[in-house]
Amino acid sequence: MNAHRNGQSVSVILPRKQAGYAGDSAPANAVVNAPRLLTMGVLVALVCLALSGCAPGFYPLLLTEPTSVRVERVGPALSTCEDRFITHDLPHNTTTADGVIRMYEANGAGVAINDLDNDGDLDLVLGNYDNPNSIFWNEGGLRFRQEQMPIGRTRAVAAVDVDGDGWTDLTLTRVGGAVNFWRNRGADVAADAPGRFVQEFVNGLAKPAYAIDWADLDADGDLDAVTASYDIGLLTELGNEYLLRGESGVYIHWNDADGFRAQRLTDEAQALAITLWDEDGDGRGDLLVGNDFALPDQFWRNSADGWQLAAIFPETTHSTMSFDLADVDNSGRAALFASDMKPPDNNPETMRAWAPLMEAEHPPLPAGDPQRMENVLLIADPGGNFQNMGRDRQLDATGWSWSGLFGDLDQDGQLDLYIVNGFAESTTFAHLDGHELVERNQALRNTGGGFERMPDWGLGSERGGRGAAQGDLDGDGDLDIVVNNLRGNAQLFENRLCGGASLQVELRQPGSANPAAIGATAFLETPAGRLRRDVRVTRGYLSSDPGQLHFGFPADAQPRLLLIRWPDGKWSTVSAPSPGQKLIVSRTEHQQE
Ligand SMILES: [Ca+2]
Ligand SMILES: [Ca+2]
Ligand SMILES: [Ca+2]
Ligand SMILES: [Ca+2]
Repeated sequence: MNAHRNGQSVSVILPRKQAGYAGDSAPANAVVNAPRLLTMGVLVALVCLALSGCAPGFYPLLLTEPTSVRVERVGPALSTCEDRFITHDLPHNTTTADGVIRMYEANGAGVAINDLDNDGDLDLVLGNYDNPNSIFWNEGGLRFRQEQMPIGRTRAVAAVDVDGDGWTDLTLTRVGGAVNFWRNRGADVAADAPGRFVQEFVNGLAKPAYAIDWADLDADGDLDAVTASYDIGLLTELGNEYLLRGESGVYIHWNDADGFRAQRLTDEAQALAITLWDEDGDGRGDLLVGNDFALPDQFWRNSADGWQLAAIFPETTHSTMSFDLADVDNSGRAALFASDMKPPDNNPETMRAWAPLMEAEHPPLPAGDPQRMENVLLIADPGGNFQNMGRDRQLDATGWSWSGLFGDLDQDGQLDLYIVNGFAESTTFAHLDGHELVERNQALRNTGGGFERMPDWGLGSERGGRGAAQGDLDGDGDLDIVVNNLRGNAQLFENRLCGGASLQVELRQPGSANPAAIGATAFLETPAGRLRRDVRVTRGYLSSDPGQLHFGFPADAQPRLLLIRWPDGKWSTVSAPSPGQKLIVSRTEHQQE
């Protein structure tokens, strides 16, 4: 295991016999006859055992049978409180050779947060153009040791354990290129030695890719990839040669014994974002591809009959820039946020800056086209029907928006949203200083009924943010933020907001092909509500998440129960977890038998 801190305790939680959980709503003899129904009933009974007089709730996920876990408890560490974030510059500047931004160079690069050397601290990887990518090794206390990778020209940075050896690898998408796989050499390289990552060819992972995400899509235990191209960028970078290749579009890359097998879903994409999640809760991960320009976003349902295109959203973004999924109203279901471009206010100065885009001739969209040029928040009702609540919740207009990320920044039990924005390009914004549309990043606090702007949080940087990621970088329990800016140093925003408490959960499946439990979901029962978090690789724009789940809640809302749904549908619980801690919850069985 990877935690080596003092003050950590370990306990092993074994599953009780299923019948032991059965209450009136779930007779024990139903175990054999109706396992699916029973497990729901078992769960409600279990939760009602833990709570006094709870109302029957619902978990919109298939649960099969309990499985035992080992729990390590880390922390809590002391945190500093001064009601705002503190900005730290990182010596990484994503830029071009001459500093002039032309065409799709404007789109910038991503950032990944993950524990890359298994020392318990979260490290950073930032993509770049003409300069090398950077790795920032976390040495504790927000001190980082920078290492330059022998590669730049990068778009997406996805940190994920592709080969399932327990060490996080890197998959990078490139400007005009294919996916690059950088294998983590694991224990073969000394802790502080450079060159932990070595580039290797992966058979079959060879399609033009801009956006990428990873999940186990065929439920065989290993991680499959989805990639999508950004065709207009390829045309700009490769010229007519691009036309000869005929390999753009959206691909599933099935993880097979001898490499990856590509399955093409469509031959056209302008994809800036991909997200994978089990939208209908049937245990199979579904796919959403977000397209720039007028090409509509596309949703494929992963069904027993293969991938089926479906129109599930009444409204979508037009120039989709990023996706994030989160349970914003603590309903138990994931809502989808997609970012787009819309002036953040109607001030004359703002409208003057935006004039070229607002006055551009756009051919009218066909009747019934669901696309809108604004951010959308798609929330499903209990029947699974989505509604766009973006305008209603006051988060439709946040400027030229790139990464939008949910996280409970102030730890009150409601997921807040942080959006980075701005644009720079030598022709579109030739009328502005430095050809740059300068905008303040937007921190939006979830009030329950809406989102309010929080200029006092200290997150309103005016640099050109593109990729962004969140994680607890100083180990004090709250979410810090890293932004990969275009033509400006990257920034680390240290969370020093006051109030609230947290529980962080790291899920492990040692010995399986998916040790980081990508695709798992956890629910935390608290007096302030039932909180849901999901383990995913890609979040926001071109960036990836540490997979360390962060639950915030009011300081007096002692959590009662943590329920984990593992990627294979088995489940585990941890009772009365202590606030402030990080729990490392590991399955004690091998997932693959
Ligand atoms: Ca690995
Ligand atoms: Ca698989
Ligand atoms: Ca909050
Ligand atoms: Ca922190």
